Amino acid sequence: MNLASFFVDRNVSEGRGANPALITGDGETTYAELAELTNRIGTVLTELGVRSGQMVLLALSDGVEFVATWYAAQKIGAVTAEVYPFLQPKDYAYYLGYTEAKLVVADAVTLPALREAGATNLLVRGVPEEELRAGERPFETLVAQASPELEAVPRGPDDIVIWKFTTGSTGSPKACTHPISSPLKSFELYARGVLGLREDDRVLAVPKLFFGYARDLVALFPFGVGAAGIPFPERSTADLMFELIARHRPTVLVNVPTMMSAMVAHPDAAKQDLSSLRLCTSAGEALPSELHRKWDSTFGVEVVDGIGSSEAYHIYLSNRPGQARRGSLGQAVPGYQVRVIDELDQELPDGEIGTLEVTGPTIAREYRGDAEKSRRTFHGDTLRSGDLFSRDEAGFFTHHGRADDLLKVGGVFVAPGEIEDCLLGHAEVVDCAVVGHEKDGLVLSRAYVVVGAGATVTETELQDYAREHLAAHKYPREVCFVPELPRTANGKLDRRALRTRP
Ligand code: 3SK
Repeated sequence: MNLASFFVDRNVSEGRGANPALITGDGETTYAELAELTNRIGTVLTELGVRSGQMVLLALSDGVEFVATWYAAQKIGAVTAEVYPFLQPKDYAYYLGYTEAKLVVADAVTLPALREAGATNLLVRGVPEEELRAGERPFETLVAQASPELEAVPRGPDDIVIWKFTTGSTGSPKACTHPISSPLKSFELYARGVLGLREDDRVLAVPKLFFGYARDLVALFPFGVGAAGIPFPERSTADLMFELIARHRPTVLVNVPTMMSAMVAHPDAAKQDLSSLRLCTSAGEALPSELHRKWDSTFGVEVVDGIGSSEAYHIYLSNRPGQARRGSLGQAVPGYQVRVIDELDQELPDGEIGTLEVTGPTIAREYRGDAEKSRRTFHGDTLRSGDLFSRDEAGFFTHHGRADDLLKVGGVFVAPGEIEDCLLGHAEVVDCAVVGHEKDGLVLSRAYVVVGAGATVTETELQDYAREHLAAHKYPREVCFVPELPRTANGKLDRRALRTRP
């Protein structure tokens, strides 16, 4: 089996070669064109000495070349990992050391920082040949000269072909290692089974392709049904998303709560035409029910909220189109068994909060290079997620934060998510996060709050609002007004950065 054969070449051999695979600002790239570019790049990678089982690290901006390079590496049997294209040299140095990549594929955006990080073996796109240094090869020239014919190197069921990095918001990013079956099963169970992706879909994602949630939903899963993805190189903003939706008329928007909040709060939100969208996914972090309500009333585009992880490869709990429940992350994706358990591994009755355990066919083999953490997290095809959940009698799961985010305030456990959801219900609050803050040896709950333009709400008013809507002991002991919350590159709240604030 080979992922390039399944997701790209099969479309050509089954007669969809002339259909669009990718839609960008430069026009459409058909499946036949993508297959040929993939073959040419794969030939170059082979000529540069990359062999089956070796790592190709993609440090590329999103676009056709990102996708073709990813499939090229897969086609020659290599292992792929991707990094955010706007990193600092010290971050690239970490990834270079950790992955021991045989080759890094870079571009004009990533090259300066990669050089500073000491990268030595690079294939570089978009930089004039005369500016390249020793060990840096010109992508365009080599690809133009390369053969468009390439045989796929088959990979076995136990071969690792994908490293998916964790977000690193609780330590250095670690790679979750996956065999070929993880994307194939996830495509079948989630993309087809839950989202019902179909040939006329056009998928646009807010996160960049280095984040597996977006990469799979733009450049793998649509290809499984002959549909098209819409990659773009710029950083995502609400303005840009509106512009891309107007220009490319996507049918599916792959979203994260932060961007949903920015889109809803945009001064021209009500004027936007989102009628091309048949659904919007939300993942990366739980979608507060208040934000979900604002989205529904502003845009009227159905949100399919779910949760996935690099550890589980993709989404394992999700709402279903037509049956979404606000405030819930939905039911188990068919093919996964999901349990809420206590510290003794016993399944808890419906309604009680415990940690989530997920069993399914896409669980990673390990965290590369961290045997201890792997032992704590992976048990065969079962994953201890570290997320707190409760389940109702209809099998819908509600997220209560991460077990390690729980606060013990005055001796009582408090889930930050519950306070955040409450504060978001206040008309002037746009975004907020609650973390523990130590004062005189005691943990206090501190809310970081972003308010809308012209807001006048005070700390005391927000505390009173929380007291009215929550059990009294849960009100935030401190409220700090901030212009924005820190986020990781894939849009998740960076709680570690907030916890370390004085
Ligand atoms: O949220 C995540 O971390 C994630 C990772 C991989 C695939 C999908 C998702 C939602």
